[in-house]
Amino acid sequence: MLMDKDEFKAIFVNNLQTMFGKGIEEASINNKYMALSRVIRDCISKNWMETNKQYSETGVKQVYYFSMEFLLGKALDMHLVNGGVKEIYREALEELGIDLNELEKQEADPGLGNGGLGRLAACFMESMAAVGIPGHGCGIRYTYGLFEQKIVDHNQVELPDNWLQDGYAWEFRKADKAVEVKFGGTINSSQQGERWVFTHENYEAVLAVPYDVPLAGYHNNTVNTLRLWNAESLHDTFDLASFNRGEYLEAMEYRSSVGLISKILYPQDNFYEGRLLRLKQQYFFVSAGLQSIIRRYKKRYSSMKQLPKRVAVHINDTHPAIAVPELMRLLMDQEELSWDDAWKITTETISYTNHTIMPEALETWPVEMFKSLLPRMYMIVHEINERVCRSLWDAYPGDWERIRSMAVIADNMVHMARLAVVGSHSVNGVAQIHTDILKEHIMSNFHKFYPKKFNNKTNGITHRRWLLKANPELAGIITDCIGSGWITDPQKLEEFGRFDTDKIIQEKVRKVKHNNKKILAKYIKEKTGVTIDARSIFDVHIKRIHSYKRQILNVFHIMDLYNRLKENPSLAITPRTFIFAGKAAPGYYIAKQTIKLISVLASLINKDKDIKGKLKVIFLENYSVSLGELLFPAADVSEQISTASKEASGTGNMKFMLNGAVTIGTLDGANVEIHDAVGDDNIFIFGLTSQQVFDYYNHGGYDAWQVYSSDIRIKTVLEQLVNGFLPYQREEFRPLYNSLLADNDEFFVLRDFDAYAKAQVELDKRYKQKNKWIEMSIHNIAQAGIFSSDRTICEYSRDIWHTKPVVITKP
Ligand code: CBF
Repeated sequence: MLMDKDEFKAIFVNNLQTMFGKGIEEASINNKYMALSRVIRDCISKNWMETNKQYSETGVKQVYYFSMEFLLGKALDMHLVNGGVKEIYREALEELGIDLNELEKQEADPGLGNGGLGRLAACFMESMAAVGIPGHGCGIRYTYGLFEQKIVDHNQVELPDNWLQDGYAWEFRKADKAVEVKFGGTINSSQQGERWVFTHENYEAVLAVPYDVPLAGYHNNTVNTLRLWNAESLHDTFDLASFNRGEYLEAMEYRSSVGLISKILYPQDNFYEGRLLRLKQQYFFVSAGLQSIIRRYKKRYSSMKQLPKRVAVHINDTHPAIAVPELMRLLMDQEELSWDDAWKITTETISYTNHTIMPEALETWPVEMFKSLLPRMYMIVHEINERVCRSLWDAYPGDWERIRSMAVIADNMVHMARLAVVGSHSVNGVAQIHTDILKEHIMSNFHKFYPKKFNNKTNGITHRRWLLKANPELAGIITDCIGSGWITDPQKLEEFGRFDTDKIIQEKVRKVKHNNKKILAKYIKEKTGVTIDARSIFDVHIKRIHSYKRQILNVFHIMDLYNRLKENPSLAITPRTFIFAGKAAPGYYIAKQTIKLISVLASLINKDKDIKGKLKVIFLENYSVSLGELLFPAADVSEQISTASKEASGTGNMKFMLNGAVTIGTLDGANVEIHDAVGDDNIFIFGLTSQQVFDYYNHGGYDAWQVYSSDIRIKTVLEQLVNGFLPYQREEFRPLYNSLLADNDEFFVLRDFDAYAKAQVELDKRYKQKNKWIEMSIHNIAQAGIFSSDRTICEYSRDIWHTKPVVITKP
């Protein structure tokens, strides 16, 4: 990075002239943002080229992380922080009369992901570059990211997220690196000597054009690559004259159907819809990514047998599981390897992470659809299945039931998780309890058959984005206390724990939290018109809206609190602001009802003078990475209340903790490890354990009606959904009501209500002991180091990818 202020100013002004033909006075804010980005882009480019050069010269093993989603967040500020130039550039711009904050607002927040899975991929990218792991991302350059959410008359309304409309400053189109991807058609086979040769005819060809985004490390010279593929027509310029009318229309139809492939991100989280276009997207980016990896590999090496020594391909959930047959195809059909050699290379190269046990997220494709869209893939999957079933038969002769439950093709469906398990050398879960559930329940047969493949890698988050960048004042206090070593070695945060009872540090931490709360309160006022008190407890529940995440449990607690306050306005509770944010999948009816309920409830409570401002409810629209950066630093309480066993890990829980919020949560996902790290006294744990949940599911015995009839609070609150208490159409929330009673409350909301309410009372008591609370808060921050994605990435590198960090020397 340019460290000299004057040099920076000269180049910035020059960029304005060369890019827009304008001086500072005439240039728009967007021009200035683009000119600043260009300064950084140019600096990064040098290190980028050098990184690639050194990677290929040293032949170091490179990791390719295949993911349908990368929820990146804004890049400009991160580059400034990682490059250590933020303050220098801020001053330089100020001297030119420009406010850096205003420029940062110009940047689109690329929402190329739904939630945890996509955000995890982005954290991994940042950590790999920071730690020096040669690791790259491979995904899709969606023209439209996750929809923009607006709340209109209490309803979620979805608007397209046209994030590319002003261009994206950080991408580099690499047209010369484009590859062809083939769909449909027929496969002909013929024997040539010993070899079977497969030719593909009458297919639809699509051009995959890569757009590369540089991923720079922290204060090092490493710049890795995120390669996002764009679908384009193969014949970009066609000779119009040679087309008669029919051909012209066909050609245009082809063009627009090709464009569709990388047009939209499917907006479901933890849910599988089974659309043909989705399968097309999966094959599109996986085939393009693998082709480009092999092309690069072949520039240096002649034998494909060394591939697993030089390349690791990681698949982020089953969405890229088609990588297994596609790598087989490339090795056999293109590189002329035998099945056995190709299988050995494929399984040694590929590894797979499972991110959910939710049955509705399991990807299975109807055989007919799969076969007609991807005929060669189907042939290979069929052969994989035959071979797997044969070895299962050898191990379990006659056990048809077990073999059927493990077959890659069964019941006329292709099972992608099974394909991913058999085709990779490592299968990991994302938190210890999740991995245990995979091993003992969901994938127990596979675990028995391949015990060595299974391992745990607890998720992590990049503490540089979520603390250093998002909460600079808290980061400053920490650095003053323990030095800056924690930025590159997050376990060092533990040393901050020494200050948990230090009155001066406590006071500083309290002040920073209060400031962050004031900033959030201002934002809330601007966005919703509601005034909230920064002295109230900020109780924050932000994540996708899902029944299993139980926003409804939180809502019921609020309704009960409200009922009690109405009865007794002088009830001695600490004033609380309950803040929600999150998107519901457009077709997820109950999730949309949940948003509506929160919004309606907010309109009732926020204007009720009787309760003397002791309770406020806020629903913030359009939750995104940027909004998260405002919310996590301002939170006192972190709501992590999913039904035990359902949340694979969660990563919001880690972001809250890192920013000093205290968790109220169930023993689910990574909450279990957060609990282990901070101890009983620094977290509020409640509710059913996952074993109890499994017992209910397996043996019955849960009766929601019984809980309803025996707890007057629950009865009241439930009836209030449908008795006209809420200022909305009376019958509106009947489906929600029914899901909890008539459908026997699948996620045990009523069952956990009492335990949750008690935990909230405890929390309120503890908050009243001001010093105790800050002590807890500091303790949480100090224990957050193990939840850095630097740790996670090092574990993946050591145990799965077998890669080591590389130091990139200056060009
Ligand atoms: O592992 C990352 C995250 O992935 C999910 O968001 C997913 O989409 N499967 C899970 O729901 C989270 O628990 C998990 O943290």
